[in-house]
Amino acid sequence: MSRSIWEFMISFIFIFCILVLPVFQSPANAQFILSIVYNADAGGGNATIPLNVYRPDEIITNQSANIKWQNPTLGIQYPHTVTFIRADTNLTIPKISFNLSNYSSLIDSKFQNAQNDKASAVDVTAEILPTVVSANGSITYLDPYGNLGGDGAQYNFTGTEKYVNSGFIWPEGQIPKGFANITSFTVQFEKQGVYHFQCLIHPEMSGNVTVTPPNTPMGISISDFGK
Ligand SMILES: [Cu+2]
Repeated sequence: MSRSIWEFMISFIFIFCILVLPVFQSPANAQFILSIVYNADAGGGNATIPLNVYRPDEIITNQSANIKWQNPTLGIQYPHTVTFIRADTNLTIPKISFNLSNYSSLIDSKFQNAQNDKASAVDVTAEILPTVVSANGSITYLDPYGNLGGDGAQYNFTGTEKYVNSGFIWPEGQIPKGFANITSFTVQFEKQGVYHFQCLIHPEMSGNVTVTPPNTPMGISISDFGK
């Protein structure tokens, strides 16, 4: 064998030992798997033609991986959300009419809502900021910078939630004053099933995450119907 093939094999074995063996050897190390992140797009396009679409919009994952959504829209302050609303929920979710000139009114209503927070209703704050409404209706605001990179919330989906929302995900460097610096949303799913998600700002944006059993092979397969 030539020298370069040997070099390749040695580095392959080296990488295999570092990355894979610890996972097999000790169940306690299973959390290494959690670092696997599949990146998905919420939005796209540019200032002239922003795209209201998820790519992919059909995601198959297992219970060990994280999915991280980001907003790759270029050159414009144009937010999207990734929002899971359980089909049988009785939550009232106000429609957001967002345009590039109504930031200040949105911020005003956000602060108004924060002052008289009702425990059972989704308000504008729960749309703009990362928020979970549990099965019993209690509202939790997630840390907007709680993920590994500190650029968005991280949430462990149990499967019983009525509402799980990313908050406004902005393109990097395109965040208007008064809004949290959120440019991503990372979710891991504990329970198998199909989870529908949508954008609160653009009703035409929707997709599904299908979570497969824990004994299915690691990794994520994608069928990109969004293209
Ligand atoms: Cu959107």
